[in-house]
Amino acid sequence: MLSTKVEELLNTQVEKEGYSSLLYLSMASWAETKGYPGISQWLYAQADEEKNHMLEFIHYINDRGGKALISGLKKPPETYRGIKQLFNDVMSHEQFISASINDIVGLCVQEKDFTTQNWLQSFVAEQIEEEASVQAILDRLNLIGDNNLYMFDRDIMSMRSSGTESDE
Ligand code: OFO
Repeated sequence: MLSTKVEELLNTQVEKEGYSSLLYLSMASWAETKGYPGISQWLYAQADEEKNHMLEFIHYINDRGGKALISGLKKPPETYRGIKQLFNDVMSHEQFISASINDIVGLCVQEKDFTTQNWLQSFVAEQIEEEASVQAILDRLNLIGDNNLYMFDRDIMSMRSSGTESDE
């Protein structure tokens, strides 16, 4: 059985994972219209992962005797100044999600909910992987500069296979 506080915080994470999915979907659609098929494919895949994360939180809350809540999600931005800014935004968002997961782990320790704390460990590990994967993309973009992104767009999915693709 979840404590009220843990259940509430897990429900805020349902919302955040749902928003993550919408955010990456919006970025994917923008990149697709700008002629970056590889980058949009990466972002669509990322959006799917985030939806799966949201579902994992929903099922966990319900399985532990709580009630998962689906709230209205805020609208993600529709346009981006460029590819580098977009991936900077992805990094900031992932850092925000990492901090949010850490907050739930902290509350679980406080509430002595070691079951949920243990369940969250895959998300702690996932966030390390997500941030490293996006940092690798930013490192490459820094090397390339803002022009000649054809090869980057062609290769980005192969970077994914050594990064977040191990996630589901
Ligand atoms: Fe759900 O891991 Fe990214 O946000």
